[in-house]
Amino acid sequence: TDNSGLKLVDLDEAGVDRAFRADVLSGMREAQKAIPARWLYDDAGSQLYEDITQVPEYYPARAETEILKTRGADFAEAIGKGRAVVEFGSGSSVKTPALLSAIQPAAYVPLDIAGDFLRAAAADLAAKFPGLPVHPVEADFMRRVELPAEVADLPKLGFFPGGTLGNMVPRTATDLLRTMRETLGEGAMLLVGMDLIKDVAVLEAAYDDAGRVTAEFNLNLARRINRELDGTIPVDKLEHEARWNDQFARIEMHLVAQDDIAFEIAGEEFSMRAGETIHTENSHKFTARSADKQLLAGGWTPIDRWLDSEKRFSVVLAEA
Ligand code: AVJ
Repeated sequence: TDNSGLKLVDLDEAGVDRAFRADVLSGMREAQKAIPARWLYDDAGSQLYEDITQVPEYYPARAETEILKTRGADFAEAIGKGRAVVEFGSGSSVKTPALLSAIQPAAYVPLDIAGDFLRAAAADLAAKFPGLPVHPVEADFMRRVELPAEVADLPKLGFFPGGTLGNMVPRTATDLLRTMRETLGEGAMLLVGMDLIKDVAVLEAAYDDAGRVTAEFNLNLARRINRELDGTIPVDKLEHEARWNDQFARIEMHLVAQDDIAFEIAGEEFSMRAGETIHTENSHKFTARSADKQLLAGGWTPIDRWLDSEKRFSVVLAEA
């Protein structure tokens, strides 16, 4: 740790690149083309997601921030002081100050796959909380993460805001929750944001804003493939779509071909018929009961839950 309180943990960028290529190629070979949503978040995508949180139709970020800002006293009482807060997929860490001020942790470990973004955000946060040790780790949180030695002996609070758990199908969410338990160790707690089922028009508008920020976020994935995997996808022939899948209680994002198109990715040829889609994201929505069931399946016992004033979003506290 230097005097900024920042310590950088080295990671394997080549490994991230290989995983991206493997996920894209195998997903594009499927009958229903699909690419895991985590690849939406390169530096450009992470920035676009931050922009989404500002659009009027996108309520989840505002609703969750309201909960985090107004429930500080509840968090302090339920969580206590002196834990190391480990934030999974920290992005720009915008929601973190409210939590850190409330519970006075012993250290903060932001964990994210987008390295440049992570380091900038960690530096900002360290400046806001002088004296708080900040240890950013550039890593894929879907795998078990070796936490910095400095926090080894502290009890952990996993912090997973933003409803990112909802990006996973239930079985994958269960695996991730179990992996988090292993990463966080004995006596850990978890504070997780989970969006709630509501009117379909409200849900679809949140994922297809009139200002087209979400459309750009989705299309950025095709641009990223072109940039990083020698792709020739005609991005102007793809259109963003958000649809509610009632059977699985989730919003799906797709990139819809506007024409018959053919292109290459990493030397491999692909084609799409007009109307065919690449499925790029799921955002599962919960009831209080389905949220509890998901956490229990992942080895966490829910002990508290808070909703925003319009009851659109929930933040759940669970213990290992
Ligand atoms: C970052 C997972 C919370 O699912 O609401 C926002 C991502 N996708 N608009 C979500 C997203 C399109 C977002 N999370």
